[in-house]
Amino acid sequence: MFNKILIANRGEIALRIIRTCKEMGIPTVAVYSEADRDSLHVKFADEAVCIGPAASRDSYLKIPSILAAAEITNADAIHPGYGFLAENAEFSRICAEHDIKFIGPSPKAISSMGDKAVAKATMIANKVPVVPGSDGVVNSYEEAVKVCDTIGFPVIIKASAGGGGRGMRVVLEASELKKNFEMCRNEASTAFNNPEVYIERFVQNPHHVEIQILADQHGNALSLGERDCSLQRRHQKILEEAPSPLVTPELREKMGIAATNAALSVNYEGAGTVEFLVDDDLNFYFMEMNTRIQVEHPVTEQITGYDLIEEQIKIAAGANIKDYKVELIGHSIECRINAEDPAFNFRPSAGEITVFHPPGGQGVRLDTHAYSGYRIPPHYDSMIAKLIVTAKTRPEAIIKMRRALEEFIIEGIQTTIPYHIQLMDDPNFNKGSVSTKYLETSFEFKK
Ligand code: MV4
Repeated sequence: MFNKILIANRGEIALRIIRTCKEMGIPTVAVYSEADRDSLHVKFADEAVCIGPAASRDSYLKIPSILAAAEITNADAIHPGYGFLAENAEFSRICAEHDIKFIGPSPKAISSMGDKAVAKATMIANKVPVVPGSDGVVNSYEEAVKVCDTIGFPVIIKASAGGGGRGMRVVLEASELKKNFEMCRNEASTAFNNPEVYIERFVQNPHHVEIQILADQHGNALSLGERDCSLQRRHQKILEEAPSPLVTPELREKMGIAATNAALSVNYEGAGTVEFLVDDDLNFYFMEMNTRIQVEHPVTEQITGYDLIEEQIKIAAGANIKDYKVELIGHSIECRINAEDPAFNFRPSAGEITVFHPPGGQGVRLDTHAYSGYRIPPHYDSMIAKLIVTAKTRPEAIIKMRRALEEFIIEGIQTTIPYHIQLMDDPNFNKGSVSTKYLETSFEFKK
């Protein structure tokens, strides 16, 4: 096992990782920017090293500073959390070169999933279902016309280097293809320094269902079931739940096999998430694989009993998972509490939290780095807490979430708590029949 783990992150996830390390008896090193001096991850870690000014690129994204912090503290492993350097193949490679274990997959696994066209080709070769579309990258308008003639409209053009909703364009009819094809390539070229795009049939009103997997260094891969993340705004997830109200045991079985095959095809190591679109007829299609622990991992922990951070650390240290069994019990929902004002188009609401009263009770979990008197730095993500509830059934989980949200008092800033309370009362959410379009087209927040 590792002697000391450095956490290359901040906020709730840094705290989350420190908690598991403490339970495993592993000493921790926090790194922090000048804006995060008063953060809980700094207080709760065994050691803390300041790695630079507030701007992420000068601190949490600065590989030499993080490596230096690991070397002066003698850390032998680095946990990247999510965001920042978590899916940076170069960082994974540099850690290995310095004999520091990167808690996550190999540089090769990260980069082959980072290029979405390469990832899709790998899935096709391994019989994982994908949306019908171009055979890899489309390099000219003439080629794009040919592809669309076979698959029909509407289509979606996606940047190979995009992902998470970045660099995509929907095209409804042939007359719109030329303009969109060229714009998509130009935008990809500017945003990602890579103009390559590919084309798919556009799936209308899909559900976003993702499978949590674990894979070890010995060629074993395991599915821990799905999460439904259909409730999103501008590609930002708002609420996640497990299991998905849409997924049947048969579909879960099929998607689990597809997801573990996806992981095995790139010799994956650690925790990963394979993201699928599911249509109304329960057809599922591979979208992308996220090679990190995700924000919404707690809902899977709640219904499987596994501590996913502990599993990441054990796998990185060489553990074998072949005898692991997974049983899904109950229903779990996570609401992301952001320092944003839902009454004003979710504009950021920075400043000091004057009062912070957390909810509690049976089946309530709060993952947060916030506290009364905490000043939210304007430099980072607006998520300040994840409220997670677990109950035997989905209707009971919704009732519990509503109760917990009402008990959750945050003063001094605006938050998304009132938005979530309204969502808990929404008939379509209660029926479980909401697609990825729902929040933006059919749900209106009333102040
Ligand atoms: C799609 C799609 C419809 N058809 N691909 C957005 C994020 C990225 N992972 C893939 N995305 C989509 N790909 C085809 N062929 C619709 C989306 C999409 C979406 C997916 C999941 C969650 C929210 C979304 C919001 C808009 C579009």
